[in-house]
Amino acid sequence: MEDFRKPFPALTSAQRLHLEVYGYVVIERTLSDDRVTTLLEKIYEIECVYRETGEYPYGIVPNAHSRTAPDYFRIDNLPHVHPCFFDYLTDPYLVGMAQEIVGTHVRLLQSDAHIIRYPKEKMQRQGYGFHAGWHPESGSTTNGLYHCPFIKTLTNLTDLGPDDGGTTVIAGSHKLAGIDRRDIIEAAVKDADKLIHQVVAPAGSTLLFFEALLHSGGICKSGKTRVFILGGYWPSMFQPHQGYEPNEESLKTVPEEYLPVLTGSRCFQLEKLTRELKTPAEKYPFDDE
Ligand SMILES: O=C(O)CCC(=O)C(=O)O
Ligand SMILES: [Fe+2]
Repeated sequence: MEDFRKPFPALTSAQRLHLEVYGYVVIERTLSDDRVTTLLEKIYEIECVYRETGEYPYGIVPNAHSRTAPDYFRIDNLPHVHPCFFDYLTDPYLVGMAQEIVGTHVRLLQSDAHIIRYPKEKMQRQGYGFHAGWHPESGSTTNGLYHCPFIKTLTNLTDLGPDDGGTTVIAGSHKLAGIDRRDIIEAAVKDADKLIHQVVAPAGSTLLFFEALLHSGGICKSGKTRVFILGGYWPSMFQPHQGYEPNEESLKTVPEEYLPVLTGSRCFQLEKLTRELKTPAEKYPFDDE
């Protein structure tokens, strides 16, 4: 079956260990400055057209998750909207990471881009909103390494300092099966400095995390606007999330090797893609390309 080439393993053993212990890892500067600029410009352009006309450009169809509030703009289902989104969501390195930690071939289930400019006061009032999209007990372990079917690659397109509201996580909560989430959150906020980790990273860095990890947008104290884009991936026989169905028209023009990750066309023809902790990362970009 045609499928584009991705590095395997994509993560170094240190990155994989970080993920194993904390449930997340931040890979700095996965995107070049040029790609960050292009994505940012496109997302702001879409917002600007929407604010001026009340219509979305590029045939964007909002879904139940999309937002147009003045302080929170979110667009969804992006692969067909512009090549810069397609390139992000099918990036061999990022999809390589996704399939490595799912443990098999993946498909895209959701994709979204966010502009968050909540005023400081609203942020402080709202506080954290910890949630998880999967249950720790439904993960599995191979070669001693945890795998979770639902994972995300979330890339910040603006620099994130400690006061800029980067994504926060309750470190290690991806494995806390059998404990009520509310109890974990209540305990974690009591010693937030140690138990709650926050992404601080230059623009173009990717937070890779298991959806079983309790996570939340951070509390932005600086008042700086935060822009990010993300892909959610899970095994190829699963369905897309509602409202993220692939755009049938654009699939006709997409090179065939991208169909498996966009549509799940590989379905049950999966291979187990598991590594050992000590396995070195495959070099990427590939030498022969
Ligand atoms: O960084 C954030 O605002 C949190 C994003 C989030 O909850 C998610 O991507 O599932
Ligand atoms: Fe989330």
